Amino acid sequence: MEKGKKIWMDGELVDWDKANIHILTHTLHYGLGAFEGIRCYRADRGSAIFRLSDHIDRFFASALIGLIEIPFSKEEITSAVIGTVKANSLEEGYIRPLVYLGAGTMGILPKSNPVRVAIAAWAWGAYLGEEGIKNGIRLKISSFSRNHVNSSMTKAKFTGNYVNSILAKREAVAEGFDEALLLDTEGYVAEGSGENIFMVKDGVLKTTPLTSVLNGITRDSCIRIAKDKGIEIKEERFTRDELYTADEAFLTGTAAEITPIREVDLRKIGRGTPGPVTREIQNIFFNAVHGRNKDYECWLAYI
Ligand code: PPE
Repeated sequence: MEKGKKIWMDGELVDWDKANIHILTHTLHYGLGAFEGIRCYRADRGSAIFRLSDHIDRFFASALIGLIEIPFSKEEITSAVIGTVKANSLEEGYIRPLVYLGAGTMGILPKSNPVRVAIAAWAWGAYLGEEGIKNGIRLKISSFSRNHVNSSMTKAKFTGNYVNSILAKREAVAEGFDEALLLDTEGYVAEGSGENIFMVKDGVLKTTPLTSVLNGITRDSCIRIAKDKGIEIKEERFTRDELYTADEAFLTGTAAEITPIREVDLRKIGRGTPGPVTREIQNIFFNAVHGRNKDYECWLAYI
């Protein structure tokens, strides 16, 4: 990532290096906070933020699940996101809104802790590498299970949920893989450390239902693209051996965009190169985010 210039904090733009918080920030100790990851693309007609209102809605939904009352309206956060992109003179990059409980009382029960909001933005290239987007990545099924649906709320992008992701990611990378794939507590495929997953078998696309995973906005975009293309899509659980024998597979996420999977646990997926369905959806997606497909213009908020 590249350092930006300004970070929006509780209504004001502050210098990047001065965007500090108190050490007794509640979220830092106990992990109840929520964030978003949004991308802004240099589209043909100017810079555009991808599915901004959907990200803002999810940000507020996460807060609601966590009983966190964001002290700004959706409109205020939306214009703060746009303002942050502008203040950093970013034509293209990643935007990170964060809501957290500040310093006040200590102890698990938040009492007089103020709810704070920050928005940072920076230039961020391909999350799993340009090479990964082009030729696919290698996954390892994690020894860590995805959080149980009744222990961590998977519809909330809680900061604390990411401990599970970090454990899995570190293990996979230390063992020489690009990304971790987590199974749910019943042993079905759930998601990557920061991505949803799709597989293709005999022309049918499958993705994990929204029980144990984050309701990814890129996932939703791919489902819409597949439907528009007449590709059959099922939201259905699948096992690791079903994935091993898939014809194609790919990960989706704001950071990861659409990254083909070429191998899972040392087993080649299909021919070990991105397949035709993956390529087609990837092409449509990249055209959409760059404003080259009028069917998906409604996904772009030009700034
Ligand atoms: N599952 C998880 C666990 C997840 O963190 C993400 C996004 C997704 C699925 C895909 O959701 P969406 O971005 O709406 O399509 N992960 C974010 C964090 C990445 C990071 O390292 O930070 C992201 O892609 O912004």
